[in-house]
Amino acid sequence: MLAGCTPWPTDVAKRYRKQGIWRGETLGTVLRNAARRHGSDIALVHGDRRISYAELDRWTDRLAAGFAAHGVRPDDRIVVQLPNVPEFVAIAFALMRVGAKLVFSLPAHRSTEITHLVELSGASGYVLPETHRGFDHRELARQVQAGTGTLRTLFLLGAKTDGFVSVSELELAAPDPEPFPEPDPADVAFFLLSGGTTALPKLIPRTHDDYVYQSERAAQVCELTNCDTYLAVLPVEFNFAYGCPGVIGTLQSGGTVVLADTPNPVDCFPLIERHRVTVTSMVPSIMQLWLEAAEWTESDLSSLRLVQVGGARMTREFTERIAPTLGCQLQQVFGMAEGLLTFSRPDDPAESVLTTQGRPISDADEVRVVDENGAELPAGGIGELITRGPYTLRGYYRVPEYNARVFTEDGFFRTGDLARLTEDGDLVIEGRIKEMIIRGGDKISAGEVEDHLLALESVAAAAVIGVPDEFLGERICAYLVTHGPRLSLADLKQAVHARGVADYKLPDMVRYVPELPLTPLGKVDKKALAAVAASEQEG
Ligand code: OOB
Repeated sequence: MLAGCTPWPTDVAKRYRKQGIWRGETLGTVLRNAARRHGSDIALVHGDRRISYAELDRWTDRLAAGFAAHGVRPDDRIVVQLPNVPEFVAIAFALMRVGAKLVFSLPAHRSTEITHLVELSGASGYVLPETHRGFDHRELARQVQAGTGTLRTLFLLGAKTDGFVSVSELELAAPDPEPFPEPDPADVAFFLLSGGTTALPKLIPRTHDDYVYQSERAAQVCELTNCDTYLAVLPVEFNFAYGCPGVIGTLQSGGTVVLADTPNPVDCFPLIERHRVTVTSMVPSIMQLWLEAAEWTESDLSSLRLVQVGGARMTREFTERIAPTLGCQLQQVFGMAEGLLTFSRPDDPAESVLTTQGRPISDADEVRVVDENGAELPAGGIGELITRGPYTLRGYYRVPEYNARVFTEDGFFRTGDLARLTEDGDLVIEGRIKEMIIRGGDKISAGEVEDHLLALESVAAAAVIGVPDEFLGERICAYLVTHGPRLSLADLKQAVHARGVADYKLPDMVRYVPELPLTPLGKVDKKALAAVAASEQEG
C-alpha cells in the first residue's frame, strides 16, 4: 500500500480475501469486464451524449496512455476537480488504470482547499475544467501551481491553452494503446475527502478491493440490474454518488448512469422522464426542493423506483412525504467517505424505513455504540458510533498523530456521530460529537471557518456553530469578538471569500459579542452559544 496509508492487519486482510469479500479486482477491471458483458449498452448519458460501455472502455485506455505519455506514473497523486461530465468518469478510470492515485476535490473548492490538497498529497498533477458556473479554474490552477512545489502538470478539460495539457490532446497520444500492467488491488485507488471535523479535509485512502466491494454490496442491497438507470444528482466525486452504489455500482450492474448538471428539479425531472430513471440519491435539502417541485411538475416521474436519501438528519414528518410524493420507495442512508454505509432495505417494515438509517450493507461491518469510556452500550443507549470493516479506512493519509486519536487500539474508527441501535439492529443517528456543520448536505468544519475569520484583521476571537434551518438543515452562524470596526455580514462574507474559500463555507449570520462563553475547562462553550441562538430564533 502507498506509504503514508495504514493497511488492514494481515490476518484481517487474509480473512476478507478468504471469505471472498475482497476479490482482488481493480476498478479498471470492473469497467473492462462490464464492457465485455454489456459492450453496446449505454453506460453514460450527459445532455445529448450517449456513451456505450465499449466506447467508455476504449476511451479510458486512450486517456490512460495519454496520461502516461505526459509523465503520470503509478503512485503519482493527481487532484481531480471536474463537474458531472462523462470525462470525469473516463479520466478517473484512466488514472486508476495507470496506477495513479486520484484526489477527488469538489467543484466548489477554491485556492485554499486545492492548495491544501496538493500540499497534503504531494500531487504532481491537477485535472480541471476551463470554467464552471462562471468561475475560471485556469486562474486558480496557475495560482496553486505557483504557490506549491510539486504540481508538474495541469490537465485542462478544454481548448489548448499555454501552460496546460488539454485532455483532448491526451487522447491523441496513443490511438490504439496497449493495456497497462494491473495495479495491486490492495493498493489505494483514490482519496476521498473527510467531511471536515478538523481545520481542513483529511485524505481517506480507498483501495480497489474495498471500493469494488462497497459499491457492489450497495448495488446488491438496492437490487440494481442492467435494467436500471441511475441519475447522478450530487457531484460525482462525493462518495454517495460515486459508489453507494452510484456511478460505480451502476456500471458494475450493467445499468446506465445519467449525469445531471445540477441537482435542481428543473434540470433533473425532465431527465428522469426522458431517460426513464429508476434510482437516484441525494441529501435531504435537495429532497426538500424535489418534494416542492413534484407538486407542480409536468414531468413524468413514474419510472423512479428507489430514492436514497442520506448525509444529514431527517425528521419523520419529512421522510413520510417522500414515497407518496415521488411515487417510489425511500431508502434511508447513513454514510461517510471513511467507509461504513447503512441502508434501510426495500422489505423493511415501513416504520423502520421512516425512522431509522437501516443496517450495515455488509455482514462483515462491525458497528458498536459506546459510552465515554469506550464501553459498549446495549440497544437503545445513545453513545458514539464506532466501526471497522472491509471498506472502512484504518487510517487517514499522512496524519499519524491524528490517527492515534480517532482509531481505537483495535482499529475501530471513531465516527464522531452520536447514535443508538434499535432492538432490531437498525441504526439511528441522534446527533454529533464532532464540530461539523451540515449545510444543505455540504459538510463544513467549524474550526476551518473559525480559522478564516481569525485571520481577518479586526477579529479577536471567533466561534462558529450550526443553527437549525428549515431549508438547509443548518446555517453557519459566526460569533465574533472584534477590535475595531464591525464588518457587516456582506463585508464579512466578501472578506472570507477573498481568502479563496469555497462559497458554501461563508457565514450565513454574524453576531458580535463582547466575549465568547467558556466552559470550566476554558474551551469555547458552543452549547451555550447554541442555546443563545435557539432563544434568538424563538424570539
Ligand atoms: C456522507 O458522507 P460524508 O463523509 O460527507 O459525511 C459523513 C457524515 C457522518 O459522519 C454524519 O455526521 C453525517 O455525515 N451523516 C448523517 C447521515 N448520513 C451521513 N447524519 C444523519 N443522518 C444520516 N443519514 O454524508 C455520505 C456518504 C455516503 C453516503 C451517504 C452520505
